[in-house]
This record gives sequence, structure tokens and C-alpha cells, in this order.
Amino acid sequence: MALVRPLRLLLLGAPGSGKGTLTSRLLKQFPTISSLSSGDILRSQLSSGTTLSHEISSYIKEGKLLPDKLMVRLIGGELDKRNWLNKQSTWLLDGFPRTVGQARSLDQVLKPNEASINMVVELDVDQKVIIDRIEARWVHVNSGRVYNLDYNPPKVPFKDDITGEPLTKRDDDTAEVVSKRLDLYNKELQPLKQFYQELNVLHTVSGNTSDIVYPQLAQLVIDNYSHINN
Ligand code: G5P
Ligand code: MG
Repeated sequence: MALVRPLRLLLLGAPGSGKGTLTSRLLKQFPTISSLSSGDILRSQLSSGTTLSHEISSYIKEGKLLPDKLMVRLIGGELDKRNWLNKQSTWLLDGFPRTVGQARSLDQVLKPNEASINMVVELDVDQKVIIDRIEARWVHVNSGRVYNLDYNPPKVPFKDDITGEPLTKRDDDTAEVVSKRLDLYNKELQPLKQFYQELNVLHTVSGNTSDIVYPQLAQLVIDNYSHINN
């Protein structure tokens, strides 16, 4: 489906709320959207063996957020490299900004280019449901493809559908680390939501399966960016 004006969307949601899963579905339905996941960008740095990669690894393993300054530098650089800092571009961010400090700093970069985020969708999913999902998550690290043994299992057990390479568990998907990540998410959420509420771009969709959440998300995109509003 085509969009009639540029969409710059942030998917805001707890660990395991389905940001990656819903991103894949949106990209299929709206092929002009490009996406960036901050977690995937960080994980892609881990194998480089640099001091930065060790630093990133220790934050992720402990379920802590990386410092705002470092995140803004890394993701800001990535947006620039992709030529996304302009008002014509259409993109989706998964996992960044996730503190109000990151949101403010990003907007300082985007606003002068008339490229501010113009839609934020909060995914509201019950946290008990999330813990079960993460337990059954397996990933293909190189591509960021995500599977779930119950919900979307790979065609061949524990192998990536496209490359056939082995799937792995994320280091930060243990019960102890997931509970820390959920606490941190809950701590940062209110000020972050308030920031985007004041900019009049915040929406919330609720449901305990991605099959319930996705149609609501797609409808928001269609209503705001695929129909011409008079
Ligand atoms: P990430 O990588 O951004 P999180 O914690 O925000 O990690 P995560 O865990 O990647 O988010 P998700 O993308 O929201 O979760 O969820 P998903 O992978 O799509 O779905 C979860 C599982 O549920 C999958 O197995 C999926 O198949 C399944 N599933 C989906 N829908 C359903 C359903 O309807 N039913 C069922 N049964 N299953 C379903 O960040 C990682 C770390 O990087 C650092 C931090 O250390 C962070 O902890 N980091 C940052 N630090 C500072 N600032 C930032 N901006 C940072 N960004 C990343
Ligand atoms: Mg994800």
C-alpha cells in the first residue's frame, strides 16, 4: 500500500511487546517504509572486538540502558548515513528513543530539517504475556529475524528460514535480565510518553497478541498517512 506523505514512526513498547514482529508486518504491507532497530544496530557491533563493543555488550547483558549520549551519537550517525535526516524520508524506529533525554536530543537534530517524528505508537501488552513470549524466542542475529517456538516457529527447528543458519538465544533473554529490562522500561515510559503527547503525535494500541495489535497499528498508518485528510 502506498503512503501519500512521509511517515516518521516510533514504535514504543516494552521488551517482548512485539516491536520487531510488527515492524516486519508493516514493511510487508507498506514497502516504502524503511526501518531501524537500535537493538539490532547494537548487536551488529558486538562481534567487532573493539572497546566500544565490549562496553555495549556489558550493558546489554545486564539489561541496562546504554548512556543517552552514546546512543544519540550511534543512532544519529546511522540516520545520517542512511540519508534519513530530511523531510521527504519515510522511516520507522524500533527501540530508540527510549528515554526522554534521547527523545529531546533526537528532536534537536530532526526539527531543523523539518523531519521530526510525526507518529508514535505505544504497544500496550500485558507483562505476564511478555515473559512467556521471551522464553520461547529464538533469533537469527545477523539478520535480526525473530522466531517464537509457539507463535511463529522456524520451518526447520532452530534454523533460520532464509539462510538455514542456526538460531540462538539472546544473552539478555534470561528471566533475571528480562525482569530488569521491564522495570527500566516502566521507569522511563511516562516522561517519554508525555514528551510525545505534548507534540500531539502519541497513539496507543492494546492487545495480548500481535494478531490483535497489528490491524490497529496498520489502521493508524492508513488513516493518517494513506488517506488525504481535508
Ligand atoms: P532491544 O533489542 O531494543 P527490547 O528489549 O526493546 O530490545 P525486544 O526484546 O527486541 O525489545 P520486541 O522487538 O518488542 O522485543 O519483541 P519481538 O522480538 O517482536 O517479540 C518478542 C517475542 O514474541 C518473539 O519471539 C516473537 O516471535 C513473539 N511474538 C510476537 N507476537 C506474538 C504473539 O502474538 N504471540 C506469541 N505467543 N508470541 C509473539 O534492546 C536490547 C538492549 O539494547 C540496549 C539495551 O541494553 C536493551 O536492553 N538498547 C538501548 N539502550 C539505551 N537506549 C536505547 N535506545 C537502546 N536500544 C537498545
Ligand atoms: Mg526487538
